[in-house]
Amino acid sequence: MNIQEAAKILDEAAMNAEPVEQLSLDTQFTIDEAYEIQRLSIERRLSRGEKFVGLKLGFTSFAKMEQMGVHDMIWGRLTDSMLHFADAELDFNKFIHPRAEPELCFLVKKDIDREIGLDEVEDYIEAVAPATEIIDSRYKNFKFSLEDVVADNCSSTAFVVGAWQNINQDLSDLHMELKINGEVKEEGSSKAILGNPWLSVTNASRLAVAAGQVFPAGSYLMAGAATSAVFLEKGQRILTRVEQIGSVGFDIK
Ligand code: 0L1
Ligand code: MG
Repeated sequence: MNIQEAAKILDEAAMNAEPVEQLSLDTQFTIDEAYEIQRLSIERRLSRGEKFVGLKLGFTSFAKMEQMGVHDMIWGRLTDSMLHFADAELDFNKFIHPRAEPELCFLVKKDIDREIGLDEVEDYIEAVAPATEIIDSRYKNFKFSLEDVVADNCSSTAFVVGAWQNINQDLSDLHMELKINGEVKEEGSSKAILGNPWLSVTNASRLAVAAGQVFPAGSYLMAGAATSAVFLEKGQRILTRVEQIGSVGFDIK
């Protein structure tokens, strides 16, 4: 299997909501090749008319790394077909085995085209919002190697963003929870996002820009999960609440 074929397999699996075998069971490939498969699978979406809208970081919390048995941070690309706003209704049938995780989302103010430091993030970020990421691995049983999940665009499938808030506040230790049908299923602190969610911005700039992916003004950065992810079912109302920042909810129909 070449990388073009691998990109096609993953793109079609996402489009048809049909899981596939892990690519690594058939062919060994490097992490650089995995990012190239990811880029090509997103190219296929863009060629169908989708627009690039931003980036996500994954494996940013120790809970998440433990859940998945890996130790590296990873990043993926977001398109407009994945983007939703408060009170969206998402169609369960478009997913394979979706899971939700509570996150923060940053809005980029100025093109990030080089690695930036913590002392610069406020020049590059306009606002922050409560957000939920829905991940949906294209692999059977949500099982993958690090290379597999990177090729699969880090399981990105949808994200729901709430109201933008001013960044002039301390984001380092905010209580975050994920509620399903009114019941808290996961809770933690924004500290679980790399010890400080602002580090998602610096790390995204380091990783993505080195790989040639600029993130322009107006794009979104999903900072990573504060807790483990929770499986979703049809008919649920999902709400992420972040202390001081606010809440964002959506429904799975
Ligand atoms: O934190 C993340 O968003 C990681 C997503 C990739 C791994 C997974 O599917 O859980
Ligand atoms: Mg995530």
